[in-house]
Amino acid sequence: METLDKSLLLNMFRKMEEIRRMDLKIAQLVKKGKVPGMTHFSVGEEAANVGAMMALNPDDLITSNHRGHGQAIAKGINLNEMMAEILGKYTGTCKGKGGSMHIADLDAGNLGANGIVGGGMGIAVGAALTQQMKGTNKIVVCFFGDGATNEGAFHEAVNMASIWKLPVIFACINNGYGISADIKKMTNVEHIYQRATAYGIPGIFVEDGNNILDVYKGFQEAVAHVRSGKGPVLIESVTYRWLGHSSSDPGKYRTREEVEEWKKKDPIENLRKYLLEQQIASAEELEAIQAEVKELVEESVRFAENSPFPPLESAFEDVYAE
Ligand SMILES: Cc1ncc(C[n+]2csc(CCOP(=O)(O)OP(=O)(O)O)c2C)c(N)n1
Ligand SMILES: [Mg+2]
Repeated sequence: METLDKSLLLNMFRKMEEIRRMDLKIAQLVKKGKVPGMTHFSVGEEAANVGAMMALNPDDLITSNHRGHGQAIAKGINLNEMMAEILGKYTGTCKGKGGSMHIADLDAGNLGANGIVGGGMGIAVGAALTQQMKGTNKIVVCFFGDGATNEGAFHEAVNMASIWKLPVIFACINNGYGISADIKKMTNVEHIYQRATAYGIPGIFVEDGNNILDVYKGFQEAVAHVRSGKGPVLIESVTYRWLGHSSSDPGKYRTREEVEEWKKKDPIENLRKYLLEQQIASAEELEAIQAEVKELVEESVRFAENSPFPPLESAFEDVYAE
């Protein structure tokens, strides 16, 4: 495979580090009781998120699901405003009214995370129709999990996007489970990408969704197809979530050995090894990035903790159309 530009590769490393460090920090804050509502972490799924986003143009659009931290960061959210949102503060991207599961960041093209499984499907198709009608040449990427592909909304959305040739990529992050339900017991097709056949659209399989270069390549192919006006693509990246489904999960449905096996396939470590082996970056360069990210995350916590909660008078702001 041709070597990618160094700055792109280092940016991939940085973004994956940001996701890992932000989420591990948020997990600590959850334990301290500082995070209202439910929280879902992207740890382990960094490559599936960042590899996808790096194949897009900055003004392309995304929708995401309840596990949206990784996508928000990969799409370029300001970490201070993200942390403030998660802590319910007025300086957050949604002025503290969305929280972890409803982070939207319109400036970065993130149309929003969604607590309803499959809830982003219709929004993505609508946004893609807008791009087609306005002739913007922007595309929309709809991120969802394996579990969401058994929701009615998935089938309706993919079908409509197919018949209207809408510029949307349906991006399934297959982490093997929908809460405690093993995807192998929930569907009789071997791979989710094969469902594309039912709608007459291409399906792309990224078998190793922990290899960011494979994810990037798969998405480049998907982007080329969709941006050329040929209609949607369904792409599946196979990965794993290291932490529980949400901030409350006893984890009885999978073995410790299974989790440990997947931790050996760490997406960040994979890229780190590649960069060192190919002599693209030195250990010091990568350590410097890690140190910078660590400081950014600490700064985001300071910013969020020093920010006010939304004032009472703001309760009805941004709720009704003016
Ligand atoms: C319509 C709907 N049904 C059920 C739920 C409860 N629920 C939240 S997350 C989830 C599992 C989703 O699994 P998947 O799509 O694979 O995403 P993952 O959590 O694995 O990233 C379920 C059933 C919900 N939020 N919305
Ligand atoms: Mg899942």
